[in-house]
Amino acid sequence: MHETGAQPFDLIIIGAGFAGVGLAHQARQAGFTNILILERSQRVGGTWRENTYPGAACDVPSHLYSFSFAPNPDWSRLFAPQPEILDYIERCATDFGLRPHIRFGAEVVRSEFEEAAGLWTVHTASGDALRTRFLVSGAGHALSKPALPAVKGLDSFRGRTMHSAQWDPTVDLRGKRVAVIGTGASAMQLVPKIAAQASHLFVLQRTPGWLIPRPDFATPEPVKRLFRRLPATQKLVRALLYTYMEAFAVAYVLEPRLGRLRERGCKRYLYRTISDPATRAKLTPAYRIGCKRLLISSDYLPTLNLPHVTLVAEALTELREGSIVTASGDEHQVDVVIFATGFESPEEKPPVEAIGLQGRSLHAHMTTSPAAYLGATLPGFPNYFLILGPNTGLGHSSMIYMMESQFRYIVDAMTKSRRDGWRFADLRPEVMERYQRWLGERLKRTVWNAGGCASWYLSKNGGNAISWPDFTFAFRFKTRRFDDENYTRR
Ligand code: N01
Repeated sequence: MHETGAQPFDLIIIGAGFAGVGLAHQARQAGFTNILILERSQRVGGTWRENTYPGAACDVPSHLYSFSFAPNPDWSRLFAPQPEILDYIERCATDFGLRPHIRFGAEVVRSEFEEAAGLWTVHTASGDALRTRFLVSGAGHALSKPALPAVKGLDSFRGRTMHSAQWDPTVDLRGKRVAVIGTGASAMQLVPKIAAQASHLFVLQRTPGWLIPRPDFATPEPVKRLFRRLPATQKLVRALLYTYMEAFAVAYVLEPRLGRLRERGCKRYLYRTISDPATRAKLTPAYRIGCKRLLISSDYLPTLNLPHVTLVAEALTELREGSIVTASGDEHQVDVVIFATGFESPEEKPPVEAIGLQGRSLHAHMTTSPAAYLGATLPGFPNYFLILGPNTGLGHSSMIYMMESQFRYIVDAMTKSRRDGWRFADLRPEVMERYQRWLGERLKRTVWNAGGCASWYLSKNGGNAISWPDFTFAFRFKTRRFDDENYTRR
């Protein structure tokens, strides 16, 4: 076991999800072998280990939602289900030879930078103190702490309650009266599965979302064989999917009104699927497409047509002993309440505390004004990187692409440190300020800020520390190399 005083690590990564596994592999490929991943739980997988609710799947096609350097010719479907994605990350960790580099059950509680040594000391809950040259948080920043709505009587309900991200597979929903609260991306996947079991299902919708069908299909065996024999064909499919999805960014980051054509397509689908005009009206959004995350499902709307499913277009306001109460005061008797109500904002769930130069607190920074240069670095926190930190979120493409851009940036920093002999690099404050000004200007015209909706992308003060306001290839370009001239190096 490495303790303070032992040979420091080149790199410690917090979290063994897509971010930790991918970065560790890339760093090893670049010749850094003294690497450790600290994982709080007993398994790799991150988000895909945590979210196990029925129907959980990725709503980005799997050929794109996977590492470019580890293509999987065997995806069973265009949109692979959660167990298959989890299995993919597990396999990557094994195939990349990372298992000996992962310490499970190691929860990081705090880290601090020692300026004299140019090293981070990472403390775990069990009392270990590990030193490292580079420290990376791959622990998930935006979608990791489940949020419950602030309603009356959360404790008075006598039946079972569950959050979509804390699913208990032993709960038997057969024959039960169930309420699902929320109609975001998680609910889209969950509702059809629950409807197949419940005796009655209430779906509580506060705000409708734009919805397109999910063009999912099983991968034919000959296609899998083709991908295996000619890997270039799978690369081509990935490139085509990337280009197709990137085209949607035009309406998101340049001109929200360009989304009107797509909105018309959504309305046509709604018209074809829901015959009752009053229900259609409830399901029609009054904001620009993309402002809230676009919903992708082919079985959600048909589920709402089932006789035992009731769409209640009102917010939940209260839980009573055996019932839920909605905004108009209506009460519905239920046995189980499922919260598909999303996650705490990053301000409420900042990364694990890190103390940088002059005692600066990462917590304090992230809870007051979450921001990071290229979603990764901050002045006063030398050699510290976040993966998928502030303003890296997308509404149209794969987050794995964004991660891979950051992998390159971080590994290049490590390579330059080794080549040029500096021990640590601290982001210049003026670079951070310039970047934040640029972000602020760009965000103004994006659909997330100007699309006319309230969403979890916007913080209480109206700022947006979630969205990347440009094309993903622009992010790739900005992170193509570690711009050491923007850092003070010692
Ligand atoms: O959560 P959400 P999610 N009464 O915050 C509603 C990712 N993801 O877990 O819209 C009634 O989107 C709330 O209403 P409103 C993806 O990035 C990815 O579904 O705020 N309803 C909303 O409908 C996504 O964006 C995949 O008015 C209440 C819902 O709860 C993110 O995770 C799959 C309420 C919360 O929706 C979060 O998605 C799933 C109340 N009192 C998720 N309070 C992929 O496939 C809140 N709501 C990659």
